[in-house]
Amino acid sequence: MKTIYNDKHPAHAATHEFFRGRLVPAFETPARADFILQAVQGADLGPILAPVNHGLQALARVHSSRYLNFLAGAWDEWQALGGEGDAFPAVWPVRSLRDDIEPQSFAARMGLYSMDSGTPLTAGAWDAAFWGAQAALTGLDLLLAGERSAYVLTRPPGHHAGSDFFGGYCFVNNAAVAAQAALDQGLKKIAILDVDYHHGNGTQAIFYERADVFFASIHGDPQTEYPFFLGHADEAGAGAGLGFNANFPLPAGATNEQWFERLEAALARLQAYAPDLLIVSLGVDTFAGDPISHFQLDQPEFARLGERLARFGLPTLFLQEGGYATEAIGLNVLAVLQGFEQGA
Ligand code: SP5
Ligand code: ZN
Repeated sequence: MKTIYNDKHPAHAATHEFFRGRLVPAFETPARADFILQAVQGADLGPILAPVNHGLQALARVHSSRYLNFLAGAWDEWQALGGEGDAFPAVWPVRSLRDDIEPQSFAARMGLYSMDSGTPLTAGAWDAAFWGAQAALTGLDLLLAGERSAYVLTRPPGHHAGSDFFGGYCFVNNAAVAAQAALDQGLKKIAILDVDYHHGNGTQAIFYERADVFFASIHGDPQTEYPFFLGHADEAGAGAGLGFNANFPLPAGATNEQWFERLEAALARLQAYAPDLLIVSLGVDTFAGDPISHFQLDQPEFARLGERLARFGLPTLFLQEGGYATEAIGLNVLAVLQGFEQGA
């Protein structure tokens, strides 16, 4: 399996994030990708390629232009204001406030275009996120050229980013960009399976009213787990998209057997959809040792996941999402990819 490695990822290096009133060391760090790269290289999984620039246009198919413009210029605006350290939002247009106007104030636009205060906007966030999407598009090219699978090694992750907001460590929704690009290149039906511990609210929202992308997600119950306000079991899609969204929340502490039972349920829905392509939002924060999550998967379960996805039998694009047990992340991701290679 070929890996597309976003070598611009270290440009995004947050030092801290807010947690319970304090700034704590950031969980989403460059070291995560370094450990994965080391594991992929060490195991000789396959060639490691650089992303090819497909331009901004592919991002604008799923993100609003004004959001992308904001992201591209945000760091310079923050610096011009004398911002010290990474930029954080501090005010949001919640219920009864207007979100149909874009105020001049930078602080106001930080809030308009974000969903939480846990996602530092850094000097290199835009560069890293832009090239992450390019890496996803490069991976898609491999599948369209006939490869069975490809792995996109990138950060920051993407699945929490919506059409016009960042959050959950995510800025550009790589899975959505890739799914839309696949449709634009002639495929008809795309399945996105999101196995990150957290619900992929951004991906769900982008395709919620559409029938050409089926979004299925297995995740910590949003009653107690981030992102809280989306990812519940009754979210089935709307309008033309009704019936093309499926959420499988599990309580924190759920067992491996419960997780794989939900995986079967998710795959059954995707199979009935008869998609042309599978995109996997591959978060490994379901790992037992993850510092911010509460499932119990271990390395053998990650290999089992890979094998199961191979048996699903579709061209498969793996996109890196979360996973914060930094020292273990490389072998956990590798287990999925090698499990896939060894699967049917
Ligand atoms: C892509 C992805 O996995 N995003 C996850 C975003 C989670 N944001 C909430 C993080 C809360 C951190 N809690 C720290 C607990 C320390 N014990
Ligand atoms: Zn996650």
